[in-house]
Amino acid sequence: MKLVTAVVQEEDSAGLLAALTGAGYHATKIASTGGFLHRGNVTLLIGAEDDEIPAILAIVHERCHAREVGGVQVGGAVIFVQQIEQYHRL
Ligand code: 2BA
Repeated sequence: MKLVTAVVQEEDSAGLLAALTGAGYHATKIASTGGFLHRGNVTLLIGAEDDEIPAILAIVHERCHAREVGGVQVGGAVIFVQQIEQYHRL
């Protein structure tokens, strides 16, 4: 099991969430703020099986786009993938 943490731009978040949930993945959306630009962004937590990670990354790649904000290139997405020891849904 892995946890994908994806920081994406707000403009991409609705389409990304719809694509992820439509493909059967579970995701949690957290409102977040970038430390450099102090601009609102969205952090998605996606818990998934190891063999699902490539498909999830492909969806994020397809749905998230780089944009220039105030002369700075932001995104498409910043992604962390972590190993999860245990997953419980009680
Ligand atoms: P921000 O921290 O607001 O950063 C927005 C964009 O500003 C970054 O885009 C990057 O191009 C630039 N930037 C950030 N820190 C910089 C610095 N110290 N010096 C020069 N330029 C800098 P992205 O790299 O696409 O990052 C988008 C958002 O993803 C970030 O928003 C932040 O919320 C998150 N993020 C990026 N890298 C991260 C990391 N290593 N750890 C945690 N969050 C990260």
